[in-house]
Amino acid sequence: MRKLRLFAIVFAAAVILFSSAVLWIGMRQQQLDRERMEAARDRDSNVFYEIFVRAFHDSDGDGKGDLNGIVAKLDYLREMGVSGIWMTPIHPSPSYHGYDVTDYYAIHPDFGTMEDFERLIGEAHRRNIKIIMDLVVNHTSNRHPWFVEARSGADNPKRDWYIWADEATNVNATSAIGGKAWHSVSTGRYLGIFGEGMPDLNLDNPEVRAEFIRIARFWLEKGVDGFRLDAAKHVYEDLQGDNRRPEVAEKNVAWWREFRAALEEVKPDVYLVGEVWDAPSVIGPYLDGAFDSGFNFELAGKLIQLAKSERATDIAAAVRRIHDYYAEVSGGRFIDATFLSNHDQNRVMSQLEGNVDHAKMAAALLLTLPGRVFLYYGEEIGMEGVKPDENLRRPMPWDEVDRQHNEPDSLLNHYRRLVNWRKLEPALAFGTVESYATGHRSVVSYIREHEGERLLVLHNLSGEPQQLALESKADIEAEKLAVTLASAPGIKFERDEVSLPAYSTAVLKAK
Ligand SMILES: [Ca+2]
Ligand SMILES: [Ca+2]
Repeated sequence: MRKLRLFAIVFAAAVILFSSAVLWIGMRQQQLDRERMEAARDRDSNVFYEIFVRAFHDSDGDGKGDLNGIVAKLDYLREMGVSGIWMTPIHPSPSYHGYDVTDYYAIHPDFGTMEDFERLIGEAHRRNIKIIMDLVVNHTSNRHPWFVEARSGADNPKRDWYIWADEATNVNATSAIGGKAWHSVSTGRYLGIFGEGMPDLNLDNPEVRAEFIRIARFWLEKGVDGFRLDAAKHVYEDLQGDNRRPEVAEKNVAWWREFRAALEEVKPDVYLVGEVWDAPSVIGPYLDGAFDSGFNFELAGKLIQLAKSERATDIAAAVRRIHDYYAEVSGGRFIDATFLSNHDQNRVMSQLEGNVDHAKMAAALLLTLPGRVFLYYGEEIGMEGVKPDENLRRPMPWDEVDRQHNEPDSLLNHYRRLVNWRKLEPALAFGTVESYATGHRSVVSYIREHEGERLLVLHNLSGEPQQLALESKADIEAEKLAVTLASAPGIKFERDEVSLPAYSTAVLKAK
């Protein structure tokens, strides 16, 4: 009996000692992770965040998101590791979305004042967060004073700022985006490829070109870091079939080169990302002296499909092919702009039918592949929304953010980890990508390289744990590898064999 009691005491002591040791090691590891993160805090994650301003955060209780609301959430974005913000249009406009501007030099009263704007720029820059604005050059609102003047009569000086039909025009032509291209006012018919409320500007008119350069410089002088250029290919691509006329694309690129050159005179490092909603072969020419980036619409679809199907493909080879082409046309000077969805597309979580595991894998793929990543507000908490457009732009539910903040395995905390990984391992943020085939049907794998540092990234897309042996190839020496970043406990690398729990991501590098 006494022996048994003694045994029990010794056993209990051993259990306490063992668990304190485990706890201590765990705490030590957490502290090391915190120190590692603290040291990397001011690095650039190369992740931007798209804010639909009216829906993001309302600072004054009128139910409309505003600039002071963004200021109030800068620390939230900084904590996530975001290094830049793209704001949808903030100018006066009759619509809720703002893509039909009536004054390019002012702030919409719903969003605040010019002082609020200047404060936002200052507060963002203080946190190493860049700000880019949305600039709509293809068209204005039909209520813009320029158009009000232009429509007043054929001899008005602003008449030629827009595009008017003559006797030779086929006024029944279909616009490049579908729908009617030509619309009537009492003095004639004008081009409006996005509808009658948005008359197309005539960029052949040198006064219009000069005006948009003046507008962009005005905001650069206020401190913005660059622009997202709306409908960039539609400046000249107006009608159905224009995309088959090479001279149309050439005129687009020539205009945007002129625009860039004029902006560089006041801000040599201006960042320009164009909305060229098309294949990489169409985006390529814009990267030759016009834009730094084009949004990679094609990749977005592929990443969502990968996560959804749980079937691995050689995504690295597909990305590499595009990047080799972009490097060739841009002289090596391009930044791929990657994303999962934006304000014009069904939200990722809806495309993934509410599957949080798939949403986590789509994020992990996006944030470990090359490029400047653009997250659409709410993606990090799994907001849902399918068209019509209003449903893609609903108010950010901040109570849900608070809930996920306190849940270690939430989608929000997953996003935070991944964005911050790009600071811890700059090859994830700035490196090139190469294939590393394992032949495993559920595991996507690739190499990222930056300044001589090579990382091996592995994603288990499936709901089953997977084990696989890693081979030495493509300048990867398997026996020298160690796990440097892991999205889940249980990721191990022992004797050439890596263990990946369901829906997990591991980053390995040479010890
Ligand atoms: Ca408000
Ligand atoms: Ca146009």
